[in-house]
Amino acid sequence: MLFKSPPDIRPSEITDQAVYLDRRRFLCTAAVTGAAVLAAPQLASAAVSLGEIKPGPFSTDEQPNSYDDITSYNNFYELGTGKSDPKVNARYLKTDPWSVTIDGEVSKPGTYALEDLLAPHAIEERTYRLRCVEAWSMVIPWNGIPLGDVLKRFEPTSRAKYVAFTSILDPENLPGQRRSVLDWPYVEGLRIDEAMHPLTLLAVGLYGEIMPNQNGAPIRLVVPWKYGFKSAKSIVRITLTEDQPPTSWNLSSAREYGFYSNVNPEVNHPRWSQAKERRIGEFFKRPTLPFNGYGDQVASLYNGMDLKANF
Ligand SMILES: Nc1nc2c(c(=O)[nH]1)N[C@H]1C(S)=C(S)[C@@H](COP(=O)(O)O)O[C@H]1N2
Ligand SMILES: [Mo]
Repeated sequence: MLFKSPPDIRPSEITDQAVYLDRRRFLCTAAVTGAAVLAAPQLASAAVSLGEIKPGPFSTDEQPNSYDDITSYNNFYELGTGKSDPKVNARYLKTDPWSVTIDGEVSKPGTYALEDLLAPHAIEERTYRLRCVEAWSMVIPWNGIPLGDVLKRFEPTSRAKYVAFTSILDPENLPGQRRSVLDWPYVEGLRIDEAMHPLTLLAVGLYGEIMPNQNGAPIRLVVPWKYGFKSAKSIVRITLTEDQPPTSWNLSSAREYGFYSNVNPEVNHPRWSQAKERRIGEFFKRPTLPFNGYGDQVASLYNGMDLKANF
């Protein structure tokens, strides 16, 4: 599918969107037809085009949430702490131009304009479950590239044991960063094998459109077997490190949020159960699966580890 986004054309006005939705069998679903096709998505940036999107591995065939659900119920504290704040405040996130620095334990560090970072890679479509630590979940058709493929270009050294992610710092524009709800900028981290795992995605779009601001434009992490907060949004720096990097939620409350944060129905948050979750748009709760249902792919990363101690 060819996708271009000149600033004056809304992606939803282009036939590709209808083709895309048709391919996803979405047009058959009465409830979604109006909302998903007619909704006017907020364009994040004209600097990036997704180009041809190829089907990727690991997609769930569960029904994706609607475009409207995915873009109006968000956690993005830089744009406010309420679930509807990120959409309302989306315009305060300035994404054009955007560059990403990759440094630390790599042989070839550098700062790249987003277009150049993406250029060598084919954008894939991957429909993943996202399970928030707050016990809600969604199914999201992401467009992105495996993080591992990007990291390899920068040639990690043998001392690279972890990967640290830093989100945008722009308190002049981002209303949430003028309050100290978290230590800004938002930081996250993965162990190197988690970062290199083929499931781990750098996402630049969803539903075939460039990433809406409220979902972490223009580039965000997606780690589907971990609680949503591991998936840092609006990334400006990726640093390979020898030591385990600090992470925002762990810094704010270490007893509630560990470094690993793998989805685990058997390890409750100190203030609530993690055994069940509510899929946004559904009424009844469903059981939460170990590793958010991705255990076949990732459980072996944690062989021999006590996942109750390393929560
Ligand atoms: N920079 C940044 N990244 C972030 C957050 C945030 O507040 N700031 N929230 C996290 C949380 S708690 C979740 S559940 C997911 C939500 O992603 P979504 O809004 O695209 O569903 O983003 C994560 N990434
Ligand atoms: Mo979350």
